[in-house]
Amino acid sequence: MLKQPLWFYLVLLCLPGFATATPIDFDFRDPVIESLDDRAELSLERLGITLTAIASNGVFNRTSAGFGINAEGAGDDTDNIDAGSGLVEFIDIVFDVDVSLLGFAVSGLGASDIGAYNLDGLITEFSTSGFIDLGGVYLATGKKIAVQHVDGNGFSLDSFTVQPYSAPEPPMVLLLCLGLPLLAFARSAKPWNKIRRGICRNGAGPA
Ligand SMILES: [Ca+2]
Ligand SMILES: [Ca+2]
Repeated sequence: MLKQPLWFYLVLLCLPGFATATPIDFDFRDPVIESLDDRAELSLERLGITLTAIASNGVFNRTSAGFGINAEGAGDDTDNIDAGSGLVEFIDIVFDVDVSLLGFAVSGLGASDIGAYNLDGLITEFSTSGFIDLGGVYLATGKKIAVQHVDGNGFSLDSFTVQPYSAPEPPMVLLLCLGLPLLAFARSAKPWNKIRRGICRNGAGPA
């Protein structure tokens, strides 16, 4: 039995953020990645969404210490995104559906290390380990976000987190959010029900 009238729950459902999707986490540090690396392209499927990561040069390498690009060259840090080989490394990431980008986690950044992400040509730098918050920005199917080295000794890309993107239909949402609560309220309004019951008892009704 509901403790509140129906219109209360309908209004609650229409509040912004109430009906949000569950975040989906792609964990590059998961030991299972060990059997998938050593290749230049890596695809992971989680809850119906497929992430594809493409290495700029070399192949992916997951170790207990990090996830990055193993590039050819003596100076490369093989489980980091760096430039030890002489080439600046970056990872392109695309999805097979429209998504909202929630963010990604990086680790191993020292005092002079700088990384960045490139979204639609706009490059944003970061210099500390942790979760880089992307705020749910929209990324269309097949469009890429790149995570790249900028300066210093490099870093590990630990995970990437998204939500499936669903654009609401404004007129339908507005109709539901305004019309259904009003309808539920009208049906449960006691004065109206009393009048209606009185009409029925007296035998009167619509012609
Ligand atoms: Ca490995
Ligand atoms: Ca590297």
